[in-house]
Amino acid sequence: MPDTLQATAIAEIQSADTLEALQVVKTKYVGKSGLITRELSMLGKLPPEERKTRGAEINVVRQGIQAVLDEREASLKRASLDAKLQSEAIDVTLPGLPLPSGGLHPITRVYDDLINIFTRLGYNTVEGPEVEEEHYNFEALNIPWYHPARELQDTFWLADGRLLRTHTSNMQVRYMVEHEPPLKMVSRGKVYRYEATDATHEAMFHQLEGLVVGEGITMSDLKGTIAEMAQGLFGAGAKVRFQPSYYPFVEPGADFSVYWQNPRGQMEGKAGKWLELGGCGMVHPNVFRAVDDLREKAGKARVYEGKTGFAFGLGPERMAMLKYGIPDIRYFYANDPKVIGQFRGELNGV
Ligand code: YSA
Repeated sequence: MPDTLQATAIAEIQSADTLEALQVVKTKYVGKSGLITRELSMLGKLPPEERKTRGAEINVVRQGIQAVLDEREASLKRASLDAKLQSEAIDVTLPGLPLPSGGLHPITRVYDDLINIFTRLGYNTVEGPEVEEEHYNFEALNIPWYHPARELQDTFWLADGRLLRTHTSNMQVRYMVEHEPPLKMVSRGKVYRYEATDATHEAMFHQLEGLVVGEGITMSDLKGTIAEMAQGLFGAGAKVRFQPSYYPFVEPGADFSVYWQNPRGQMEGKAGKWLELGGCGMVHPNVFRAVDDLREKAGKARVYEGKTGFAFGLGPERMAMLKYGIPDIRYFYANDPKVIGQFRGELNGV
């Protein structure tokens, strides 16, 4: 019996392929009510002279089974640990999962470029109120209430008589009231006009205003500055054109355009086009006078009499449309991720 029992037990142990299955075999043979224990309990029924030899035989069988059990248990535990390590292993050579990243809005990009250019040229950057008093937006800029130029900038009026500024030119006045010449400043921000929207017009858009005041400032300083800006934005070969225009707060006044050739068009041999970016001119003496009046009211010295200066104002939306080939201004504010998402990484173009 012991030989058969041992052989059967060993065969069952070897074919147990999980720790749970092995536990069942263990209980069957060496557990409290197992077959070996039963054999031992039957020793008492044997004649005394046989008991010792039989007992020794059974013990050898039990030890043999136990040794194979221990070995099998160790090997199954090793295999289970290996499988666990394998399944939980991290492959550090796998590429990481890309995190969705944001990006700068194209208008912010154009603004940043503009501010960098003007900071390099020594301009101070300021921001001012979007809710403005009529005086700073119109009167002090030589646009009295009866002036037809008011109709060019349809205004959102507030119930308290203030307005949403129609241009950033209000900052010319505010800056001069606070600062004495010589000065160079740029101011960026939102402006609002009560206008129907189309591919190039929005009711809310942005502007960048520039102002330089000192002694002997001339129109050629203005032209050189606008050319420097255009080349900084569109490359060394950018061409600028000035055409006479009317703004009540400058004399003479002009509009400036940049000759734009988009890179794909250039490859296809297509001609570029002139794109109007903004207005500019030499600061009107009436503006200096109005600023001195405001300064006087605030207890400050009149310092603008006899000074000269130039100013300009432009729309970054039109620049961004030009620079990034965006055909409709409304894309900027429609919050369509398919459009804005294209501005995550580096941009093509100039
Ligand atoms: C002129 C002379 C100066 O000495 C200083 C500033 C100026 C600019 C003046 N304040 C002004 O607002 N002129 S503007 O009405 O022609 O607008 C300037 C630029 O803003 C335009 O060239 C255009 O680029 C942009 N713009 C105007 N209306 C817009 C607009 N962009 C989007 N939507 C609109 N509705």
